[in-house]
Amino acid sequence: MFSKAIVRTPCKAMLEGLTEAEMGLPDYDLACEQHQGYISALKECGLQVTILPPLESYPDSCFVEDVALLTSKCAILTHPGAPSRRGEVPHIVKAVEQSYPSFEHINFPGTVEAGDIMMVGNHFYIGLSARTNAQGVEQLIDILGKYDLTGSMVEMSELLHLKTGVSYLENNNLLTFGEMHHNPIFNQFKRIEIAKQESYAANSVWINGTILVPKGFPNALNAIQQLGHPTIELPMSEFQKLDGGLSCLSLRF
Ligand code: CIR
Repeated sequence: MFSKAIVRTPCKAMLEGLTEAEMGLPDYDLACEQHQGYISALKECGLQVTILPPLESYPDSCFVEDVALLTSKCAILTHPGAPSRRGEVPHIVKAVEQSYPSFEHINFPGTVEAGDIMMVGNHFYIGLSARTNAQGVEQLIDILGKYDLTGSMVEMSELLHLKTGVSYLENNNLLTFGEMHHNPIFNQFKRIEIAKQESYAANSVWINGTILVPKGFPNALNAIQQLGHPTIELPMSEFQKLDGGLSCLSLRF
């Protein structure tokens, strides 16, 4: 169960955020409205939400998930693979140190973005992506080991982040898209395969028994609802334009 979340209000500079989506520029006002809806959903799931102010120097800074991994036993500050995102890391420290007495760090030449990390109990699957490199994965697994946590590397070639294509919905249920449908590392899970035209919904988020699902993906929603959990649908169009999914907008711990 999670009790807290940290989010950061989108900045106006989000229009210059990194993206390969080719879906046009986000509408800033609509993004803020969608962000408000996201915060309300986190609160509905019982989380106490810390809302950080916009950081105009960092266009992608609303995607707070990528700069830290917050586990039940330790907090790890990442070293993002995207150079334009590295400066976001020190800005998360103040919010995180209220809950964690000290931090671990991923250090250059290792790179990690926590959108590449999927938690399954005490185990962490870590995607080897354009943003997270092998040194970063090794450092992370070593750090986790110090806290009796484990990690394993997931090879991938098509997705931006691991969780762009796979989400753990508890009770052994895994949402998968594309190259994650058949990756043998996930063989022990019951996979729910999301079709290409609804791939964005492969990033859905389990929070305390409720599942947040992006709005507009009816087949994915139906498949997720078959699991019997309550769902909350959230419009996310303006973040999708920046390759950002539901999980990236918060740190949940
Ligand atoms: C980026 O490319 O870094 C941002 N535009 C999107 C980050 C999305 N984060 C995530 O999936 N964890």
